Amino acid sequence: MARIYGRTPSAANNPILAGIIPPGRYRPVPGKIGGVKVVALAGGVGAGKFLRGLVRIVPPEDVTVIVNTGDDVEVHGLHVSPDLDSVTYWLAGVADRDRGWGRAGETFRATDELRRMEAEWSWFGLGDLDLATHLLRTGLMSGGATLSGATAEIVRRFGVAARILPMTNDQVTTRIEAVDETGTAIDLHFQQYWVERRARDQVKAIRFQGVERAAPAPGVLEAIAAADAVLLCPSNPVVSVDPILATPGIAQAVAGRRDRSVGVSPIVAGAPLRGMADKLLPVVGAEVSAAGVASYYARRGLLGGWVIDRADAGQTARVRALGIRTVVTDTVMTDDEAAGRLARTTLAVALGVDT
Ligand code: FO1
Repeated sequence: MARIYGRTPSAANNPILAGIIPPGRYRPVPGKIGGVKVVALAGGVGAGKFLRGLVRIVPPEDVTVIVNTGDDVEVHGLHVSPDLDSVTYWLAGVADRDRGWGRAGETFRATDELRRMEAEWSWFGLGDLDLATHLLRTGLMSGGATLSGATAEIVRRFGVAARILPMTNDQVTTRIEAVDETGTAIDLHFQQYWVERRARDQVKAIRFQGVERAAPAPGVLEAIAAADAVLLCPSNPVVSVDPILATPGIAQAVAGRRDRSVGVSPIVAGAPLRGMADKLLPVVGAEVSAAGVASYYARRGLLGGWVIDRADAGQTARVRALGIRTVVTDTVMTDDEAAGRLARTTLAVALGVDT
């Protein structure tokens, strides 16, 4: 096996030798792998952290991120795209690392005032800096831009070199069917379930409203078809990655690249690091474990490789038994350096080379 890269690319560690990169496409990039086309399927914070690591390993221009838009919501007349914004903010280096969503150094004066005025949906905290993004997006879209077009503009204005694509330009909304504390059936927008009601309801079903009629955004299927590696970020499988996969044509495109498709487990030691995946995985019949999520993807023929945390090393044999290349490493991304090591390992599994 060839080594994936070294600080100084050489004949011994040049991935072109492994037949991974067609000769015409190879570009020497100091300290990075040039010419490998990488597609990442992404949700919010876990993806943001991982992608910061990925662009330390490959040039950002070689990365296409396909982002969940099922969480999108119209608030105060503004089009809010939480996961598109998270990915953009993380890659631009302006994300709030502790809060996980929104911008660093944020203030919430407008939201405070909306709450004082008892505006509907003012429980949803739109930061003052973040509001500028929603205003720009909504303005561009009311002037006729698609979500893809508006996203490309926003990404450019944040100086992000990676390509960030919404999964679709059509409206798809993640709805949570649940039962509240009084036993009443309720049907909530994902943000109502997660932010307003703090995930306290008993979830019965999850649906992606409008997805059957949605088309992948321009460039999505082409990027997957042309990718040397398709990476499933450590995002919530049920409400971040599944809406992307449910968009007609995308799961088939990923399955078509199964051999180069590798995911990072969002479950470490039986729990998600953030979010509510532990409440939602059982609803779709998946076990809340690294092996459980691998099997959830594998049953749709989507995974060639799976990266799990050292805490879950005991599950390696179970994942390998699914016919999946499995690697154990540190997956908790405490900083960009740790994320870079994780991205390098994940990419190596996808390309079939040593790290
Ligand atoms: N998460 C919260 O926990 N509380 C909020 O008030 C909140 C507001 C918000 C506004 C814009 C945005 O882009 C994201 C926001 N989030 C908030 C995060 C969001 O609810 C979810 O974490 C994502 O949708 C899941 O990736």
